[in-house]
Amino acid sequence: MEKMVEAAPDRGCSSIHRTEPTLAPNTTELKMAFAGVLKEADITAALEACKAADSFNHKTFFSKIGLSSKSAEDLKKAFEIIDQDKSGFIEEDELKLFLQNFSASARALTDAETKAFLKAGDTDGDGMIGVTEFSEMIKG
Ligand SMILES: [Ca+2]
Repeated sequence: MEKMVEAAPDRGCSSIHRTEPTLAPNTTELKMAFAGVLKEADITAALEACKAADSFNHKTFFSKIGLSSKSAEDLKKAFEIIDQDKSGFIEEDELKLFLQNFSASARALTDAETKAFLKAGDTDGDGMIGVTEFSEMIKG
């Protein structure tokens, strides 16, 4: 990790990225999981661009955050992070909190955004997004 910033002294982890004081420990881990894949500056810019309610667009987001140009292997890694309960699918509740995988302080998606996001990825119509659907949605 080349871009380490000093973390709060009581965290007991020397490789924490730039962090908000309110970050929960598990969210920090998730962020670190993305750290090898995504650039901190891209994450910040992508989140900033969809800060306002109902401004989220998955294509814009995936492109800004740098996932669109990633390898299949990196997309699989990203999928596994977003699939928080490790069910093998990204369900609606995980989509709703999608942005919080990238920053604990990010907002939840609105119901309209969540449904549009699901619809965009769920090509077989089972109500959740599998790893192939996820990759196709990002690349597509
Ligand atoms: Ca899941």
